[in-house]
Amino acid sequence: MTPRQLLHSLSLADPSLRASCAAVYGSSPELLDHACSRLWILARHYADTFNYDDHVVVVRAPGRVNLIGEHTDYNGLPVLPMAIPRDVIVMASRSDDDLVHVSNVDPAFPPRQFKIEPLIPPFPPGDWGNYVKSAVQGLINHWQTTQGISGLRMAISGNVPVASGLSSSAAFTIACALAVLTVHQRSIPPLLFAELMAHSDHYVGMASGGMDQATSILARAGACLKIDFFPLRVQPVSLPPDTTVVVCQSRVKAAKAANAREEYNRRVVECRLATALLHAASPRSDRVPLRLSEWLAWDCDGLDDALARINATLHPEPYRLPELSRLLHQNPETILSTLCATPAGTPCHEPPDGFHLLKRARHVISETRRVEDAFSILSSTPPDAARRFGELMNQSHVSCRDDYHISCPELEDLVTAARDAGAYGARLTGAGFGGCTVNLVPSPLVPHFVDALNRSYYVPRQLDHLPDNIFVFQPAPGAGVLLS
Ligand code: NG1
Repeated sequence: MTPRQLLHSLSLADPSLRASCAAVYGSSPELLDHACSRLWILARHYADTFNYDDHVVVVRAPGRVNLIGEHTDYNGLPVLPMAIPRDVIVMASRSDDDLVHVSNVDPAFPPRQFKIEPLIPPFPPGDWGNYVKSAVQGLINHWQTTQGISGLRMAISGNVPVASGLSSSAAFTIACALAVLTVHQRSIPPLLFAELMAHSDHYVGMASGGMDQATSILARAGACLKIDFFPLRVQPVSLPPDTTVVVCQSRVKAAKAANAREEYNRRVVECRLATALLHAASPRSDRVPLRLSEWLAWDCDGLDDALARINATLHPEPYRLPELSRLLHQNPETILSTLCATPAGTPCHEPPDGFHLLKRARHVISETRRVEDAFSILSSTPPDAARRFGELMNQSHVSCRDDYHISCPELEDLVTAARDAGAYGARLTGAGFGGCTVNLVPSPLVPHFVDALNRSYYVPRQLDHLPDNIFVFQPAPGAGVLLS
């Protein structure tokens, strides 16, 4: 199909096109009209930027919201997210050069262009084009060659709020990678594709786990997913009956390209240091664990034993390099350049307040227990499933705040307002430091809940005029091809 033909079909409200959109966005006329108008804008943008008569494909990849299991993924431990009906759509075709030409319908993201080569040099840090580069680089790494990869023209439209903990970056990278695959008529099995893309954020200097990419690729409509790592596996499960997921933006930006990245990477390092100390204190296995999941599997008898060891081994005071050096029998420089190295290879320096190891490890292991409990509640659906699941969400929030130190006053206010308005459970979601809260709300209460949150949080801060403060989400399907 060409952009010209697509525009024509859209103008005729072509039923087969609307059916393709309904399969993804739902069949309400309002949602369908919205999806079709996004496609219209994208096709016009593509045609005006590149050509009306290219043969194009259209692919999409969703953002996600994590219901429970925060900061567990990079420790190799499980999470329980769902995909959201907000996504990144890419319209793409081959170009006859070796360049990737990218144009975003949102003028905040100016056009970018780069050459396909074995090692694609990044744009300056923080440039949005690096997310496109990371997708292409991920595929080149997988194929170990650039042969057979032609240039591309891509027009992009995204509606996942950025820097909100809803994984706009994974949606972006995966949609771009899927566009490259689809244009070249190639495919990668979904689990492998998710694993491959899990490393994509390393290109932009993040040390994130694989939750976002796995959810965006493997999600199922109407279900949330329990995701386990190493090896990656997913188990879809339904939300408690008569409940709805409502997500509220704090409007505090959790910008991964800036301040939040340092805080995030610091926690990755703290978990690695805790793993090393816990293993050094009582090694049961000859194998040296690199992440808490391995320590749990090799050195512990289950989660209770792990928690007991953490409390017995690690002290509450922050750790400093000289002490770490003594306990790990390594000099401080080695610790900095190995355990403390960021994915880009630069050392993460000792934070002024030292490394908080007891609290970080305690959060990760107790959060793992909550994910396992949440999954068993959702799988067995006892009559009080919603209340029990909500209670686990509330406990997760406390642990994120008090042990992981990733909350902020605005998130606290939102969580309190949500509980006052009748949520079964309310917690910060994503990396924290701003972004969103996720709430499990009795379905009949949703209109009241939205109204109450608006009055108690957004109106007093004069934020109520902004679009997209509160989202009512049904679990969406994972990434796929809309038109080819
Ligand atoms: P957000 O803040 O939603 O982007 C980040 C990580 C996840 C996970 C969560 C914390 C990125 C891109 N993603 O999510 O992998 O570690 O924090 O649970 O950094």
